[in-house]
Amino acid sequence: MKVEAVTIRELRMPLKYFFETSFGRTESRRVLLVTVHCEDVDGWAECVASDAPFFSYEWIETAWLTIREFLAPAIIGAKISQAREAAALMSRVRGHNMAKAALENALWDAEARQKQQPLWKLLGGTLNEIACGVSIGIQDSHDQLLDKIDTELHAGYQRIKVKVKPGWDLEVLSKIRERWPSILLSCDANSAYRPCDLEHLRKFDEFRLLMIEQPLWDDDIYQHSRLQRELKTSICLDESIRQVRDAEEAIDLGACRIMNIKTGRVGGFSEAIAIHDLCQKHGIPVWCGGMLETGIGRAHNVALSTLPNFRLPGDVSASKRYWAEDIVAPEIEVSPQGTIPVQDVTGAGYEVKTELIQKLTVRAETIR
Ligand code: OSB
Ligand code: MG
Repeated sequence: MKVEAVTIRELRMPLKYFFETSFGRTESRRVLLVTVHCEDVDGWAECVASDAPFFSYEWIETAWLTIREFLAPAIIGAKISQAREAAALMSRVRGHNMAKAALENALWDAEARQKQQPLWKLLGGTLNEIACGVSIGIQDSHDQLLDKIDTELHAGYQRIKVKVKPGWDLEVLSKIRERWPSILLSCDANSAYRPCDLEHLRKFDEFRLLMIEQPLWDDDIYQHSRLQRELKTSICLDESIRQVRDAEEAIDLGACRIMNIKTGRVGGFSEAIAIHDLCQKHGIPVWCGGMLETGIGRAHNVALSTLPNFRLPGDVSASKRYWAEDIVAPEIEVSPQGTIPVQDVTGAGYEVKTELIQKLTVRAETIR
């Protein structure tokens, strides 16, 4: 594959419902799409950088500039036989994993189309159906949250994850457990607590959570390892794991018993696979996180989730939970059993709705 050009494009897409975490509320997404134009095929991917540097230091503007000025030039003109070679070509740029992931994943997409193989098989996937959970944001009231959980359980989702922060935690979890004593339940703090909250965090143990995700600082492993020793509840790391070395450190120190993998956070499919393999070797189950993706990123999450150590339901849910109309056809749908079956079709298993994408685009640039 020779990359001839890269197109970056920004779309504005209102979310059907707001999504709120401990760092703030999102009502609408600025979506950055990347297309790699290779000799005979195009590959598509979504950059999961958000509209503000709150989840990580990356945001839509840094991703746009880093791709335009450094990452696209590093791969344009290069002869690439496999998408996984892209990471090395871009390694001179430090960090900016979400920007890198968009380019690398677009190349995997192109490679799958070129080889007329399903992307999930190219990635090494073996499961032909993935298990789905939902991530439910902080709401305006407890009742509103309980209603949302009820809806998602009726839709079949296998695991409920709620966002927590000081002031929206123990009472909320206790009400959920009261109503649903045995559902698979977890929570995500997005770094809202500190080691001095230990006595407070111990109280989470009584709710029999599958895990508590990222309780402490976004870049921390050591303090999580001290906390994990004190808690019955398993810690799952999200933000802290940016590369396979972080995963090694976390496993070595006992900082978590479960890991969340997001390709954007770790710089692309190849690093995500390496983390998956490492966790598998050490008996650490992984699951696929989400970043409120459109169908383009969502389909890539589905493909990744078919690797064998994705043993827990991921935050990979149906398009219709987020979008009035998704930008791919068919949209991502979840069965009444809370699963997404994958098919033996070429590429990521969808068509890009180019006309709708045109309509939603607020800026586009092609780098040659
Ligand atoms: O921490 O997993 C997270 C969304 C935006 C930023 C961070 C996170 C999330 C989610 C949403 O939890 C998962 C989804 O896409 O549904
Ligand atoms: Mg998280």
